[in-house]
Amino acid sequence: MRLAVLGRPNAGKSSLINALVGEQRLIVSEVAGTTRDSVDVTVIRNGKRYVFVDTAGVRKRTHITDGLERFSVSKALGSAKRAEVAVVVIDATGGIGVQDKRLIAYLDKERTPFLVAVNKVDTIPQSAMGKLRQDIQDELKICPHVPVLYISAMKNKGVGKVLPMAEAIRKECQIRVGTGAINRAMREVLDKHQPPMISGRRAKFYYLTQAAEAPPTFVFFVSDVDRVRDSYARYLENGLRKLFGIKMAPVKVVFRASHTPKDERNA
Ligand SMILES: Nc1nc2c(ncn2[C@@H]2O[C@H](COP(=O)(O)OP(=O)(O)OP(=O)(O)O)[C@@H](O)[C@H]2O)c(=O)[nH]1
Ligand SMILES: [Mg+2]
Repeated sequence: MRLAVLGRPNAGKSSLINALVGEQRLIVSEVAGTTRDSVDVTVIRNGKRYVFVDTAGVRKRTHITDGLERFSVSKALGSAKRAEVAVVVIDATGGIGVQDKRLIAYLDKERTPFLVAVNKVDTIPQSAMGKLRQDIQDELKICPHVPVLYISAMKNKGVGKVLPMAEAIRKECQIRVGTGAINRAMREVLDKHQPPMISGRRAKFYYLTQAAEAPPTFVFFVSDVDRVRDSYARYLENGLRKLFGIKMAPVKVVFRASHTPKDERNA
């Protein structure tokens, strides 16, 4: 499994990989910008090969002046695309910042499978943990499926949960459902709440199919793509998630125009 580790400079990305590997393989320092390029670290665990991709800290674009750094940020995002699962490391000391949110929004938009690891919790007093959790949860409202771990790479706390969670996300990404089963299951969801009436008409849903895995991609063939609103798309996505047990992975829902009510032919 290929796992990319991303986050702001100094968040503890290299420290996390060292903790996962159980060795000081990467240089860690309090100077932000230590890792300047993507680095692969390979380990064998329980007979399985893991490649951890350390990346350069992702910073606000306006702050990036030198060419090398601009290059490393785009490489970091590229590494996330090539990985099966990405881990976004957030520094708990500073809380979730604008740049973290941008990175998360980007990964979500790209439908990248990822988890969030809030690092350096050893520096947070127990009394402040509740607020931190609440803040993080609020900021992740745009992608409520993304799981969050609270860890300390330095004290090796919670680090053991990263790989099992990444494996679980990957497994969800590999789900495969047959067209017959998915149409039978979704009929109920579609009938329970019909698409809203827009300008006197509502979109007719003919049939759907799973078009791809990793991430699971579902294509709905509908009479009228323009009459499917975001809220209804979210309702369908949630229906699919519930039916097929996709809790943490991204799901892609696509609507395509069709005039062929295939389900009627099959009926
Ligand atoms: N208290 C505390 N400090 C940590 C933890 N993890 C990392 N650090 C410290 O944070 C600093 C940055 O750690 P790195 O692992 O180099 O961070 P990075 O994200 O790889 O940084 P860049 O490569 O510069 O982007 C170092 O001084 C680490 O010792 C942690 O869990 N707790
Ligand atoms: Mg680093």
